[in-house]
Amino acid sequence: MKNIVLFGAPGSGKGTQAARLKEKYGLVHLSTGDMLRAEIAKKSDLGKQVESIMAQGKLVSDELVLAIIRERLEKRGASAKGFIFDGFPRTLVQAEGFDGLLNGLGLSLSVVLQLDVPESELLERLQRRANIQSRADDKDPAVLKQRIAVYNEETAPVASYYDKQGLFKRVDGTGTLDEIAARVSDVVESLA
Ligand code: B4P
Repeated sequence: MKNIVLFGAPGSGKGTQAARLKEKYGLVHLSTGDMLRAEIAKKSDLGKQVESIMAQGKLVSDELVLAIIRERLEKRGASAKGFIFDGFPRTLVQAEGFDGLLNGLGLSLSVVLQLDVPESELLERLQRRANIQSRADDKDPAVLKQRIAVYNEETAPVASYYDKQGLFKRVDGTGTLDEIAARVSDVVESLA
């Protein structure tokens, strides 16, 4: 079973590469961002709770995100070939809670893979996406900067948490989608 965390700043290509990994290796793709946006679209209580937080480029609560991951993992558990966690964990509290959750289900992580992309390119990509899709958190340049600042302050420290466990790897996240996918596949195929 391959359980992969795709890690990286907003716009680093996590969602894009996760879709490719899902297709190539038959893994279950769990994107916390997509799950939260689906709740907003459904106008559920949860969606109403997180809508303005996400639109401001802030993180929703650790408790809430851990609860939605727990629910999905319990549902698919051992029947899956493996999971791709996209956009999760994003804080040290989430990483620690995730360890407990995985242990409890008899699962473990295979790798935490960071897509490295310079900040100037992140902003360009997200601004481009704002012109194509209508994501509330892509439209305002101040919100884009806020998301990158939140990443640097709250999410980047998660890398050393996994580095200490020998799970952390980085790949160059620049170039064409195929070039990046090939680098990611090399790492995935090197996993036991
Ligand atoms: P996410 O949905 O995870 O949004 P993101 O970090 O901005 O990454 P995204 O997946 O959209 O971008 P990607 O790197 O794929 O989170 C949104 C919000 O939800 C957060 O701000 C937060 O409020 C909340 N949230 C989610 N998870 C949470 C958690 N765990 N805890 C708390 N809150 C949470 O990049 C995509 C863009 O780059 C695309 O437009 C793509 O076409 C482009 N791109 C990709 N690769 C490219 C390449 N090689 N060249 C050119 N463009 C490329």
